[in-house]
Amino acid sequence: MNTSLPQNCDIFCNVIDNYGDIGVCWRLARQFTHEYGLSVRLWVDDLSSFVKLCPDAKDGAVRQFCRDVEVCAWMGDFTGVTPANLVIEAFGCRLPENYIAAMVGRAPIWINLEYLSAEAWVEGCHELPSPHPTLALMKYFFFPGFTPKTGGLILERDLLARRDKFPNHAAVFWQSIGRETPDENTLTISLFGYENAALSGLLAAWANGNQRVLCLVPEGRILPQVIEYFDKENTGCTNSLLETSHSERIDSHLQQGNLTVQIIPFVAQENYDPLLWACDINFVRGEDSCVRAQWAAKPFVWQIYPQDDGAHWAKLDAFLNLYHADTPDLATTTRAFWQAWNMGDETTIAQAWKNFIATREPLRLHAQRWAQHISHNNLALNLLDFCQKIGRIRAFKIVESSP
Ligand code: TRH
Repeated sequence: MNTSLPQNCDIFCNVIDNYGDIGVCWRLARQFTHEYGLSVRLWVDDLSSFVKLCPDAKDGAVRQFCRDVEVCAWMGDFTGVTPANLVIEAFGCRLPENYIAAMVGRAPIWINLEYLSAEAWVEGCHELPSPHPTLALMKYFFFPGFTPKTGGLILERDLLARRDKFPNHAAVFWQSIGRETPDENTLTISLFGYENAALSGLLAAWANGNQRVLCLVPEGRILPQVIEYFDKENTGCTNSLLETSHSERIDSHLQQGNLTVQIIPFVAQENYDPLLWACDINFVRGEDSCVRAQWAAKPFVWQIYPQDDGAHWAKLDAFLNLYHADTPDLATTTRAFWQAWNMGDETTIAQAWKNFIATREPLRLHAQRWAQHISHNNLALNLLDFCQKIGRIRAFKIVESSP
């Protein structure tokens, strides 16, 4: 029985919507390939989402290599596909039946990589086995998380060092979007979010505030509302940007009072981190961008992915409890602002923002401590350690049961 590291890995990704599912899978695939030398095959059922994160990729290609990862369109029959030593089923997507059948006898390590949550129950479920109902196969739950008893977070080996060197290269970033480096009196904000009823109240607070705000908005779901706000304010645009094409919008500047908004392209995944590093405050959403904002070590605002049953509120609360466990003084204003943003509460957002931004400096210092604190729990490393642990247990069982 082999107890060494797996040599190859299949990652299966069913894109539900947005970019979070494929975002996590693509990040992990690259890390396994580049840092641990695994041969990774990434099976994706929606290549158009993947192409947004990796613009070199070709939508429609059945099989292609991107950054040394083999990216395959997940479609049709899997007859003839030999399963890898490590099989990752991301977020409970169901593996193809004949792929599962081909796993029998090969004893791969089969992982269900779960969604990220700071809720306490995660620790109890992390690494739990789940036997297949009819076949001699075992699947294990692997939960990302923030505490040592969870699977940790995806963190590339050189990310924090690159982040720390970023101030030396910040001017290059700003030039790349056609700007001079903003002066220190300008508050820089990145805004990545879903549609939000509180947005116009927040933009108005920025426009009417006494500090200059430069807000960078990547093309995406919140953008039409941003444009609508400026249309309503009638800021001198003769034609609404809503009526323009995608390429015409990019680099557009919108101005109202002390607020400037610049629309920027949705960038390749590797280029999203510098945007977060460049800004003073980051608005993020979903799961993966939220983790990246934490590595950026800047104050951030999380718009959690809303679930129909309201389960996201408990998740948001659990994260805030953990994040501010040692800083109860900052917890109140952060919680109030995050709640107003997540509830889309137009009536409270302006005051909540004012209170939140008044704590900017302690929040920044806290964000730095937090990033350091969580950086010791590395998901890719934990996953590979877990594979070795399962390999040892299996080897022991074989020795024990032999006559
Ligand atoms: O896109 P999301 O809203 O994805 C969501 C969540 O992951 C949620 O948990 C899941 O259940 C749901 O999808 C189905 O948010 P998320 O997770 O932050 O993913 C966005 C990805 O896009 C992330 O990898 C960062 C990347 N990104 C870029 O690559 N370039 C960009 O310009 C921007 C703004 C983001």
